[in-house]
This record gives sequence, structure tokens and C-alpha cells, in this order.
Amino acid sequence: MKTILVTGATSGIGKATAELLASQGNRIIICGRRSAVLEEEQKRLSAFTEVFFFTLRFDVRNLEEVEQAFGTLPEEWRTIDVLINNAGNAHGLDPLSAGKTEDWDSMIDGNVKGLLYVSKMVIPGMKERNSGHIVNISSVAARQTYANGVVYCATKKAVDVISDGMRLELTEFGIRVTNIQPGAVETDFSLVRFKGDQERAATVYAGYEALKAEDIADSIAYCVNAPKHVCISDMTIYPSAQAEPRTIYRK
Ligand code: NDP
Ligand code: 8X3
Repeated sequence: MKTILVTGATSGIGKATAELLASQGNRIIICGRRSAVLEEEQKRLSAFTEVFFFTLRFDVRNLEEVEQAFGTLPEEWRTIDVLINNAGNAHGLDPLSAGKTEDWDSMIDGNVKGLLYVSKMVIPGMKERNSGHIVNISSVAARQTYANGVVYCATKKAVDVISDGMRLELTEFGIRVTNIQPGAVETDFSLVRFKGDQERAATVYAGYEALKAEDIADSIAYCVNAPKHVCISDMTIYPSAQAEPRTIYRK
């Protein structure tokens, strides 16, 4: 049984991952900004036998809030064996000339700085114990930059680089680092990107079978459950209809 912290567990990939790892008997710390959803999830997941939950709410964009949130963790929840840095989103799909700076800030702060801040809270304990596993959720957007999504792609490229850097710094302490690049996964991702425009969000997943959040949760669980001497450093997962980031075959 491991203690696993999943960021962005109120929705999509993070929620499915927390559910799967909980069902496998792990203790889970879930976080996200929507406290009502977190409370609901905590209640639901607590129904599993021998699974314990601690709800942690913070906005990963704010270092002070992150520090405060970690400060509220009871002693028995402070030994975090696995950190899943999943929280993140795309905001907008605009050329740089028309991009909104608040969208850029949200993506850079949430996808990059948030991941770093949370990692900073967890890494010292892992180093002391000479043990741990960090799973960073990047994207196929890191493999191929696309027009109008430049800032989002840049944040995911940064996640790839941070994963490589973490592995360089942490391997000697027995800490594994896994970087996961999902292709198109049908979650609230596009709804957030298009600011609640459901019709536009639906077009992203129309005419083919996109990945489900549970598919990525399975992959994450595979990496987390690998024997201790095995480090899956990188994993890219596409829906079968997606040949590369911008090529999807639709019926
Ligand atoms: P969702 O929108 O369904 O979930 C995003 C999660 O991240 C929510 O739980 C949200 O929680 C949390 N989150 C976002 N911003 C913040 C923030 N500033 N502070 C705290 N929590 C935050 O999207 P997905 O599940 O699809 O996305 C999860 C990850 O997967 C992201 O990093 C995304 O970039 C990546 N990804 C997604 C792909 C896709 O096609 N869906 C493909 C490749 C990668 P709350 O709103 O409660 O704070
Ligand atoms: C999400 C996948 O291709 O829409 O990271 O950027 S993509």
C-alpha cells in the first residue's frame, strides 16, 4: 500500500487515476480547486475498504497556498510515496498575436509553476527516504508544436524537460521519474480550453474513438505498479485513430 498524491483529481485523468489507485488499495491524497467536488470524491472513494483519503485543496498557481496546504497534512499523511503531477489545462486556441495574456499566465502558472511548487514540497521527503516516484503528465503537444496552441505546447515541452531534469537529479536517491504524453483524451480539457463552449469542445472528439480518462489512468497505474527496479521513463499513448499529434482519422 502506497500513499499517492494526485493533483487535479476533481476531473478527467486525475479523477480516474485517483479512483483506480484507490481501488487497488492505496491511500490517496486528492487535490484540486473545486472543494465541493473534492468532498464528493472523498466520500465516494472512502467507501472502498482499507482505503484512506485526505482532501487537500489548493490552487497550484500560488506557492504560499501550496505551502499552507501541505502544512495542513497530518503527520500520518506526510510520507508521500508517489506524486502524480496531473493538474493542468489549456486556455484558448489563438495565434500569438491575438493570445490573451491571462490565458498564457494560467497555462504557464498552472502547468509549469504549479508542477514545480508541488514537487518542491514532496521531493525533500523522498530524498530523505531514498525512495519515491514522480509521474508528470505532459502531452503529445510537447512532441509537435501546433499553430494557435504555442503557449500550451511550450508548457508541455517544459514538463518533458523538467521530467528529464528530475530524473538526472533524483535517480541517485532511488526516486523514479515517469513522463506521460497522452494524445486526445475526452475529458473537460476542451471545454476548459474553449471556455465552456460545449459544441466546439465536442468537435475535438467527433468521428473517432478518443481515449478515455480511464485509459490514461491504466497507463499511470502500470508505471506506478512496476517493480521497484523498473523505471518507465517515458510513455506516449494515442487513440488508435491518431497517427501523430495533428493527424486524426475521423469517420
Ligand atoms: P480536465 O479539465 O478534465 O482536468 C484538469 C484538472 O486539473 C482538474 O482536476 C482541475 O481541477 C485541475 N487544475 C487545472 N488547473 C488547476 C490549477 N491552477 N490549480 C489546481 N488544479 C488545477 O482535463 P484533463 O484530465 O484532460 O487534464 C489533466 C492533465 O492531462 C492536464 O495536465 C492536461 O494538460 C493533460 N493532457 C490532457 C489531454 C487531453 O486530451 N485531455 C492530452 C494530453 C495531456 P480544478 O478545476 O478543481 O482545480
Ligand atoms: C492535449 C492534447 O493535442 O489537444 O494535450 O494538445 S492536444
